[in-house]
Order: sequence, then C-alpha cells, then structure tokens
Amino acid sequence: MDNKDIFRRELVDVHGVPLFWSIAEAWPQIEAFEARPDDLLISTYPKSGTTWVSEILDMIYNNGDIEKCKRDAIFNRVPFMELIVPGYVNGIQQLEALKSPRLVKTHLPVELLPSSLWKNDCKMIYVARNAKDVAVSYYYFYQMAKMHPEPGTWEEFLEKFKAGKVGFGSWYDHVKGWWEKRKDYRILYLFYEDMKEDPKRELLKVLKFLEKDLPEEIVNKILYHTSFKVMKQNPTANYTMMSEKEMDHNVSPFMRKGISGDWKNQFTVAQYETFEKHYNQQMEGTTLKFREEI
Ligand code: PPS
Repeated sequence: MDNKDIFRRELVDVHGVPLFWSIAEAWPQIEAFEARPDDLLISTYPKSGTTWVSEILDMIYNNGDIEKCKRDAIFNRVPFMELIVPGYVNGIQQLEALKSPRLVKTHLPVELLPSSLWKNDCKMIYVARNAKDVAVSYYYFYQMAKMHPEPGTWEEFLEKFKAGKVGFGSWYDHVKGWWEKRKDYRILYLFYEDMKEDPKRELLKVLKFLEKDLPEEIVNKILYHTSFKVMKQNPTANYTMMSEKEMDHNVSPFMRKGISGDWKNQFTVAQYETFEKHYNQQMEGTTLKFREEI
C-alpha cells in the first residue's frame, strides 16, 4: 500500500463513532479481542495522559527498574489495542504475543469496548483531562500524527472537536460514558489535573487500586522517571522511536508542553465564550467536574 492510501484519510464511522479508516476495516477483529482476567486496561480519550499513566504502570509492574522499562518503546510495552494500520501496526496481534500480565491501551468509548474486557471483569484505569486542554493538544497532534485527516485551521478543528467529529468521537460522551461505568466495574477514574497537582498522591491511588505495595524509595524513583522533563528526553517514552512517516516531531513534538491551562494561549475570547456555552449544555446533569488549570 502506498503512503497516500494510508495517511491523511477521512475518518470512518463505526457505530456512530469516527475512527481511522483502517480501524473501521478491521473492526470484526477488534471486537473479537480476547481479554485475560489479569489484563489491566488503560483507557483515555486521546491526549489525556495515556502515555504518562502507561509509563507509570510499566514502572510499577517492573518494581521501578528503569532498565527494564527501557526494553522497548512505550507503544510496544503497552500496545494500543484497536490500532491496526496495514504494514505498520496491529495492536491485537501485539497483545496476543505478550505474556501476562498485560497492560492494554485503548481510546474506545464504553459502547465500543470489546465485550471480553467487561466479561473478564478486568481492572481499568481511566484518565480524563479537561476539554479545552485536550482540544488544543489534539489539534497539534493531528498536525504531527499522519493517521489523522488534515486538521484545518484551529477554528475549524475546534468546531469539529465540539461536534465530536474527530478521532474517537465526542469528548463529552467519552468522559461521561466511562464516569457512569465506574459504578459497575473495577474502574479507577483519574484526572490529568490531579496528577499534575500531586503526582505522588495519584500514584499511591494507583498502587492501592492494584493492591500493590512499593517502598517509598521506589515510589520516588517512579515519580522522577515519569516527570514530563524526564519522559520528554526518554526515547522509549517520547514516541521518537515511531517512524517519521507516522509521526513528525518537527511539526510538533509528542511531548509538547505537558501542562494544565495551555488552552489560555490558544482560545480567543470569542472561542472561549461559545465553547463554555456548548460545554455547559453537554455536561448538564452529570456529577463529573473538571478543573481547567493548576
Ligand atoms: S495519546 O496520543 O492520545 O496517547 O496522547 P496522550 O499520551 O494521552 O497525551 C499526550 C499529552 O500528555 C502530555 N504528557 C505529559 N504531561 C505531563 N507529564 C508527563 N509525564 C506527560 N507525558 C505526556 C503530552 O505532553 C501531551 O499533552 P500536551 O498538552 O500536548 O503537551
């Protein structure tokens, strides 16, 4: 297949959710994914802290052994389940080849999650990030990661984001859907902003959820190794090991800013006002609340 047949193609709806064309084509294979009871699912809407929490979890699983965590790139240590791109990657096959216990990454909304993950009652960690920072981060990611369609201008992209016409659909439906599911399944629901505010407190929550104890010294080592500054310099965590055809870090680095409140540098006052109005309508009636800066 030619690169032009693979990259920058329009998204394709799967049960009403826009996904990469190749995920849509491979959908039966993804739906049939066979979870194992000791899988840990890392679920997020894109750009919400997936890579950060993935690195933390791989470090926990390896008792803080940095060398072990450098055995491979993060996208191979924690395969992206539904990512299938012909000639590049097949998340399902990657996971089949991994020994248990596996860490599994997904961006799927609850209604599209393969049923075996629910049936096996797998533990799941969801990370949510405030909508405006996600929209900004996603806009830069669209530019550098070529599986996405062209983002257009910021103004155009923001409209698509609000309408849920971006990869993995509506942010609103995603965060609310997972928020509801946590009542019935073993889901730890975390916030990017809380992780920025007090990474140690959030790491201890994760350990408790995993029923795992680690000495203080190892906890501190994990915190250091997974700080934005250190991860940005780490080729096995910063996505520079991915082919340039897929991601062009010269356009915008994967590890871009890693802060809360960057939306203030991107939104105009008018964009902010219309966004807030739409946001309040979409989030009406939910107990889910976000902080937008730290
Ligand atoms: S993806 O492609 O959806 O899996 O991206 P994801 O990893 O979810 O999100 C990328 C954003 O997370 C930031 N990031 C971090 N922030 C703080 N600390 C650490 N350690 C960290 N690692 C990644 C990354 O910079 C992206 O956010 P922006 O706002 O674009 O900088």
